[in-house]
Amino acid sequence: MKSRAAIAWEAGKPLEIAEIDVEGPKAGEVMVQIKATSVCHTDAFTLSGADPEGNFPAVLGHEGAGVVQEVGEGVTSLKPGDHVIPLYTAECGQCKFCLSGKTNLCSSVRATQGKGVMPDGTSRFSKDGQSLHHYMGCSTFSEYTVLPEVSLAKVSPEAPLDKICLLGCGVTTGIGAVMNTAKVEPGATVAVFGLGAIGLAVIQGAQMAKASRIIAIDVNPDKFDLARQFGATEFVNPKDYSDPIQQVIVDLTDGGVDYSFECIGNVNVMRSALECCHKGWGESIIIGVAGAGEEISTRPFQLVTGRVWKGSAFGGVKGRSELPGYVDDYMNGKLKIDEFVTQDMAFEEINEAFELLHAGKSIRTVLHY
Ligand code: NAD
Ligand code: AHE
Ligand code: ZN
Repeated sequence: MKSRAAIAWEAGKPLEIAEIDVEGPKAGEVMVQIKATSVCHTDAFTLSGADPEGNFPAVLGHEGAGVVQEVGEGVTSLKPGDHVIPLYTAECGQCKFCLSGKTNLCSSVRATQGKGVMPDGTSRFSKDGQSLHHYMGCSTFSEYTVLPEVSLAKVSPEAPLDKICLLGCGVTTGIGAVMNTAKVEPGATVAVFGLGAIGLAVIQGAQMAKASRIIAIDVNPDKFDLARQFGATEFVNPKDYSDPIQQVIVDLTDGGVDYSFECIGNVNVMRSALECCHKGWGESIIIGVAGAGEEISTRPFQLVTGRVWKGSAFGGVKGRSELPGYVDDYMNGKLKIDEFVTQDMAFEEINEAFELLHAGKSIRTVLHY
């Protein structure tokens, strides 16, 4: 199968739009025609070379939606024509992690996924005979892509694929982090660091959870209008203060917030996010992804005195069981997605989508094949 794709040949270079070869699905695999994909900061992070799991050359992209084209031997839960969202966090339902009831981090395909290959250790992508790596088990920057059956959520065929593609990462991650990881309760105070798609989805989740105060923090004040639309009640630009930002938030909240969320990937901000939490009970959730070699630090006394540091991957959401419900909530008007889409473009303009994200001029650009 020939497919339009964007190839990341090496770190730090723009993607090349090219026609690639995609092999059909092997046993337990599914070929999907991606109809729409968007660019998440994690794609830019990996392309920058900062990802310890970055493999090149690769077909990046992990936030997409499409239609099943062909299924491999033994695939029973999907058939051609089904509408699907690719999952970078699979759900096999059978591994130790899935059975634990404690995490969404399925282990069934994660080891090979991190090496940029399918579970049998090989790639389905090539260009002029040269093998290309898969990415996060999804590779949505190819019109035709191949995934393990366990890495696809079947969703309502009524839902617009160019909107629900955002449930493949950004929107689900932010809302899930509030609902599953922090379990924000009505009346709680919340601080959100970083107002990209992830931070804005956290704000939407905090409003759904009936938080009493939602403090939106970003160094780019252009993000504040949208944050207000999603439910933020206060706005703080750290550049307007000489005090450390954790002190500013502690002063604003009579000792600190109940929950904070780091949605940037900056280890210094992660420390601030922890330290702006209330003594005795405040919880800080790390969502942002930091580069190879970076580490977090704080005085252990911050934890001894009751603050809690947690992390969240894909919002703790089990994709195959829970994403269909997210899609239904969107269709029933209970979940906002359209507001995250700041630009729509043809797939071929993908490098421009990366530039807009870096320039702070987009929340999500949806690319149409
Ligand atoms: P984005 O680039 O759209 O948004 C980041 C925001 O942070 C921007 O608005 C930027 O102005 C702001 N910012 C940068 N430095 C800041 C600072 N020092 N103080 C305050 N604000 C600052 O990115 P995104 O797509 O929303 O992704 C956010 C982070 O979440 C990335 O690190 C991404 O890799 C990560 N992520 C993690 C998961 C997960 O499952 N854990 C899922 C998706 C994305
Ligand atoms: N590969 C990196 C870490 C990247 C990372 O943390 N990824 C997040 C999803 S970001 C989506 O935009 C995640 O869920 N990680 C859990 C997992 O299993 O990958 C590294 O540091 O090696
Ligand atoms: Zn992402």
